[in-house]
Amino acid sequence: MKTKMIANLSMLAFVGAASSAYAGVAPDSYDMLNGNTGSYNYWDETYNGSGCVTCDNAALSGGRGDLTDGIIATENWFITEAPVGNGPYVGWTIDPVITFHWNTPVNITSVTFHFDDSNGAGGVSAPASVTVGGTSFAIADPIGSAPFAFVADGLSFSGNDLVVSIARNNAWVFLSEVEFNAAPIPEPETYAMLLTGLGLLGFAARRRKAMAA
Ligand SMILES: [Ca+2]
Ligand SMILES: [Ca+2]
Ligand SMILES: [Ca+2]
Repeated sequence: MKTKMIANLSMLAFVGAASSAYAGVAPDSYDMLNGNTGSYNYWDETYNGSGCVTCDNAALSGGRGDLTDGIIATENWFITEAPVGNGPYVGWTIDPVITFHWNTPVNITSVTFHFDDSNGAGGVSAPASVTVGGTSFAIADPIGSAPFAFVADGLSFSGNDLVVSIARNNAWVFLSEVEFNAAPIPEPETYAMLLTGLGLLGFAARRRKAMAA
């Protein structure tokens, strides 16, 4: 009876460690070349780091803006972008390379991209692929023309700086948000809990063996 209770306690330790596993983790900053101008201005107008937010393809660094503000575009660029002022998208006629930075290391397991898919209207289409930390993912053009989310899954990135590149399928690519799912790097207490759990399991097993003998 006692050994069973100890085994259950150690199971609880494992469950406790596992339940804190996955969470969304916003980067502390990202670096990239700004979007550019077409009929309207598809800049990262809310970017708060260094660089010109109203200049086509200007180098931006050390800040955050349209791509991590939690605003996900639900309409096509030609509806939601304005001739002047802030639109939710950043749009490029180059293949953007974006380096996301975290001040403390993270374990990224998936990245979700929110793209426009205008089926070629104004030269805007779903991109051909994304590459995340060296892993490439082909993107199938969704049926219809609504903005869509693409999830780059099955990642096992650990570190502070994650490089993402996007390959266009048409003249333009439009992106409104990038989200990250991360498994936190276990803290020392978690390791201690796991070790305690393992120790108790071993103790329980030895006891069972002793009692059987
Ligand atoms: Ca956004
Ligand atoms: Ca914008
Ligand atoms: Ca489509």
